[in-house]
Amino acid sequence: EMSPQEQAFQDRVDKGEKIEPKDWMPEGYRKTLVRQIGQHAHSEIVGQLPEGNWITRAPTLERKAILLAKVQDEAGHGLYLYSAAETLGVSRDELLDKLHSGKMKYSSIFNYPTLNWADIGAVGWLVDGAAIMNQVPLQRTSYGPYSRAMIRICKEESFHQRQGYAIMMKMAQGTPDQKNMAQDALNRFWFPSLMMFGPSDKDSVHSAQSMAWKIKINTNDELRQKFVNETVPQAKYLGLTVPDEKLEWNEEKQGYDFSEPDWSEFFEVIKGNGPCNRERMDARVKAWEDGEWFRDGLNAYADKAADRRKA
Ligand code: FAQ
Repeated sequence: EMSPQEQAFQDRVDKGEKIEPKDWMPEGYRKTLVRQIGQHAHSEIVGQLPEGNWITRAPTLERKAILLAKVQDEAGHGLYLYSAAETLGVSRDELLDKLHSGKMKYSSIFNYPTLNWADIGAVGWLVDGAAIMNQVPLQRTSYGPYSRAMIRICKEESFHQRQGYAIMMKMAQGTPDQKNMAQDALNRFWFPSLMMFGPSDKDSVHSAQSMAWKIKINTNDELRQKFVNETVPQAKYLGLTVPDEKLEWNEEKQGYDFSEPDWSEFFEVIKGNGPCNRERMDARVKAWEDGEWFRDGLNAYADKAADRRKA
């Protein structure tokens, strides 16, 4: 049973009106947004780590400049998203504290290692490709600040996907060893990329309510199917093989049939037991602790400036 206030809110959402920070909203709507936007922000920030790992080892100056710009973009995405979350009455410090204490999640994908340069191609092509597939519809999400953040983020994300694909093209057209590296990167990143869309619809606890509130526009399985349909021809163009023996075009559904990822692996990764969870969290906690003197200095300066204004 909805209260009249909740009904009025739902009517606004159904009409496609944007909900803005000072508007009334159900507590569950606010909480769901804090969780999703906060996780999304954390993903952007933690997501800098696997690629940051290769900035110093990029094969050419040009590749290094491009990768540096991409990783800086991810930092910017994290900051717009933290700002969007703050409009819901939660501070950035609280969100970071929840990340560092393991109470909030970030995307499963960033718990996989980037072992070599081909992995940087695969991350751009597949991980950013999956990220855009999920984020393009979120430009129409019902919460104004989140939808506006998504518009800018999607523009940058499509450049990221192109840069990853450009690396894959170079590798796939290179020496046999380089082509093998590209294939190996695809083999390792394919299923983890499919996991980015979240559990299958039957196990997605939040989808129904989030879709009713238009926080989410599509189900996890819908977006995963779209991603497979778009990515398989891109793999073919590279002359690479998607590591799935069950992959087959299905004329009737006008899409590919494909194998599900190993969901037990997914649930282990989001519980903290993926290959790099410890390393990623340690890196983020260390960055926070190493920045303490700087935050203290800023606060001390702000306090002094406030005292001077009073005097
Ligand atoms: N990883 O009921 P659902 C990027 C959790 S792109 C970890 O289906 P929901 C760009 C979920 O939180 C990546 N946890 O959940 C980049 C829930 O647990 P909870 C970030 C996951 O929210 C590229 C439980 O499973 N993008 O960073 C994952 O309705 C390259 C049940 O799941 C976004 O965050 C997962 N993959 O749907 C940066 C997009 N999937 O919270 C650097 C916005 C599910 O109850 C380099 N988010 N869980 O404890 C969304 O669209 C949604 O939150 C989904 C999940 C679709 C991710």
